[in-house]
Amino acid sequence: KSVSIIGAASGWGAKDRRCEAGPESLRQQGLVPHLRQQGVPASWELTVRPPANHENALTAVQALSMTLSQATGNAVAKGESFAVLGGDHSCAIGTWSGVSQVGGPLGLIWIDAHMDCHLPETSPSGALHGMPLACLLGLGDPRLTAIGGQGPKFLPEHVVLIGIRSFEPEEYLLLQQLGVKVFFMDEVRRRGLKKVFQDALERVRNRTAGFGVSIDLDAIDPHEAPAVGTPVLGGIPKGELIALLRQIQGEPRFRGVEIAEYNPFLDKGYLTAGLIGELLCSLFTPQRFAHEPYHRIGKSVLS
Ligand code: DIR
Ligand code: MN
Ligand code: MN
Ligand code: MN
Repeated sequence: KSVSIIGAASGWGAKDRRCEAGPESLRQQGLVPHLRQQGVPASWELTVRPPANHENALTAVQALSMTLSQATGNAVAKGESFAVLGGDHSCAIGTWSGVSQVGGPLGLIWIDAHMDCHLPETSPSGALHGMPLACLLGLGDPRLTAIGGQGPKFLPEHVVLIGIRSFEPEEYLLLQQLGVKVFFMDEVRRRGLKKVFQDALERVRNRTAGFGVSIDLDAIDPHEAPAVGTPVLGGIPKGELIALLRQIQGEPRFRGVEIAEYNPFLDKGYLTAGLIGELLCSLFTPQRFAHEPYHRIGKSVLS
């Protein structure tokens, strides 16, 4: 199965707009040749950008989301896997609205330090990257919830959050009212990521036609993923996540992944860029390459 890489140069969803440069930076750092070298049949499909002229952040996010939803919808309809590379996490509105248009009900694993479940009325920051999951559950500005068709894109019982350690009470109340399962970072530490991930997979695979994974890089510990706008200490160790994503690899019902919030200006060397390469390899490298050590993208590939 070929892997369609889709850049999502979204920045208007965050206070710091610079993750707009994330996808292009990854491309220039040699991500695609790196993946191919590791046996991943990846190609860069396109990079979706906000329109040059827009009234405000919301209309910018709306326009980008509409284009992005078509791109992910097309990839899945063609039977390809996809990897959306952000960009701030408001790109999730487009990514999953598009995927949910193809086939039956979809499950979603949302890996994040945050819940991203604000409504415009509850958000202290007003930033749209704090709202994408609410939008996908059918709540929020109608211009965003209507993308890819009116209404929720997921049933609450098909969505799980992992790694949460920073949120406002209104967000949690909303998720509780809807019946969405949240695995807080406390539980991840107490029971281990492996057990939590197993529970999560069970939920997203139960009575769904397929499932996807949305990774906000701030879910991972900031020592290992520093290039994010809103770091929160005490995150998921990257090695544990990589080991578990390997289990998904080869799952016929796995549709694709989104990796968001990469701000290349905040990276330390190639630490976070390299991590993105490792996450993608863990999901998409064929089993026969599984013994190969991971290589860091960046200089080594470019020179
Ligand atoms: C914060 C930040 N909760 C907000 N959210 C982030 O602005 O609503 N989500 N960074 O990933
Ligand atoms: Mn986050
Ligand atoms: Mn918040
Ligand atoms: Mn997020």
